[in-house]
Amino acid sequence: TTNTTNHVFKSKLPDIPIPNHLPLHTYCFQKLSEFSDRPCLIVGSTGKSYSFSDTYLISQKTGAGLSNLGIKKGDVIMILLQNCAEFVFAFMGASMIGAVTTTANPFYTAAEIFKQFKASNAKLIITHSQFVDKLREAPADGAAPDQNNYPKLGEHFKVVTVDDPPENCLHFSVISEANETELPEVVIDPEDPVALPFSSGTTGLPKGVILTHKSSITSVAQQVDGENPNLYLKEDDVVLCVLPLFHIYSLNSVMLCSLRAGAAVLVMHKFEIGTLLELIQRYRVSVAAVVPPLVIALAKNPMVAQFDLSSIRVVLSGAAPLGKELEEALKSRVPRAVLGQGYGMTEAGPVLSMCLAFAKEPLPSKSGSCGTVVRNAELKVIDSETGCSLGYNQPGEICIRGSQIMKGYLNDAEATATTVDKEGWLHTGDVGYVDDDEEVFIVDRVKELIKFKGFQVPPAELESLLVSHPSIADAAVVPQKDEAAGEVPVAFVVRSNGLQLTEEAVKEFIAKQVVFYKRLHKVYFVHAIPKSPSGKILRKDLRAKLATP
Ligand code: AYL
Repeated sequence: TTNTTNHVFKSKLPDIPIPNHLPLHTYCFQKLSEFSDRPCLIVGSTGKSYSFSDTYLISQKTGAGLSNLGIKKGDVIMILLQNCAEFVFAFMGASMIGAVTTTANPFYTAAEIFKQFKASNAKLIITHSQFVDKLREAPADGAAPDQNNYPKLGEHFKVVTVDDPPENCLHFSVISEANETELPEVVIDPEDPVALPFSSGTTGLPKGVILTHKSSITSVAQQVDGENPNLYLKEDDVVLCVLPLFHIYSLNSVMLCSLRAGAAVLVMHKFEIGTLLELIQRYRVSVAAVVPPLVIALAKNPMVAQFDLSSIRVVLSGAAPLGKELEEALKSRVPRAVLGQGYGMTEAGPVLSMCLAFAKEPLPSKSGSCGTVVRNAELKVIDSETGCSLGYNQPGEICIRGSQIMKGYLNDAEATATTVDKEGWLHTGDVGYVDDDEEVFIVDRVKELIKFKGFQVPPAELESLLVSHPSIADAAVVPQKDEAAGEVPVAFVVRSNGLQLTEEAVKEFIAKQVVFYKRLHKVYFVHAIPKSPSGKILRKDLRAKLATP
């Protein structure tokens, strides 16, 4: 018999030296002189283009401007933006002064924004004027507004808008036109945080994920550095940035990777299929980072036939499972492109594995695979019962170790300890296996997380809202398979008094408190929620109920 108790999987690419002692902005702009006049950011809506030297200079100015507003090393700013060039300037500028960026979805409700704002102790919000009204609102959850708990715009925090500033707000030019020579000199330790995305991880509510300069550099280097980079980006590449930059996928694999590699980023404010196709054709997009619902659009929308997509050489899909049929359907639309997946998790820094057919010297990759573990990292698959690591082709929980993973959750040592063990292994809550060719396949998810079009829907968040309703005694939220979204959240609800409470009322109650993708698609009224002796919801049983009507 073979000893598989300590099986660790590595990349087929050799480990490389990674300069992760640098600050992230220094690393990203390290090769600036090689391509300073090349386009760095192209804004789809206006056609405006910023070269690498423009981007570097405006980021420095923005850093100085943030500093002038009182932002210091270690302070947190919140970027609440749809994709735009200012997102990049603000993130890189903050990095230059040792500040930390927490990114949030601008379509969040006031309650969702302020939960993250307070948890991250942010000092300033950068947003679009259309979202400012929300930042003046009292909590939308019906709870009595607690003035002490609810910070006031202008008084407790500053708001900067990238367009015409409403009352008490500042225009972005106030920071981006500051004098770059006033950029304060800060000493940055590789272990200092630079980004603070929020994720619910394997269980519970959203938590701040501490990504350091070192972890972010490591992750980017694992993708685009080395003589044979895993994700080969060239200076003449145009990388599509339609996925939201507030999510770590686009922030890391599109923005940071392109900056480092010298590729241009085509920034799209929002997804609209006609505009997307038009821009791909006009700017000859060569690398498209997508999520499965976008693959559906590209594979099935009849408009696609009217556009020239021949410039696309790479399609990277990630953030949710991509069905084989869908992959095949897209292949027929972009026959010359290499289609493959990346597998990531916010806490993992984020990339665990990436398709080796994207490499400079490409290796074959199978349909359905999530690629091979990134270089300079270790991956293992463990048996959930015994914790023993498994060999080839045996499914179990995927764990990852390396300098790219998060430092921990913000102010949550307990959640950190249950996610990253003493030996430094991060437990993903994903079930998968590694095949004979070192390719990773994800087959299931054992964690609570629901993914709607790649967006996180934490069941615990919806459950706590549900049980705050006076007529709900208990509730559980689980994923239901959905063709368009991958998964949608559905609720099992125990009514506390009589039968008056309707499905519509429950849906409505949730819908007004959460961003669109967390809305309940179905409510099943039950007499009790199945639980383990320790009180944990038996989510598997509920998911099984959905599978067998
Ligand atoms: P989070 N296939 C199946 N499931 C996936 C995949 C994939 N390719 N990628 C992510 N997931 C699921 O934190 C999985 O359950 O990060 C994982 O634990 O929002 C969870 O989504 C994590 O969700 C890339 C490619 C980043 C992907 C990402 C994913 C970031 C999503 C960079 O290059």
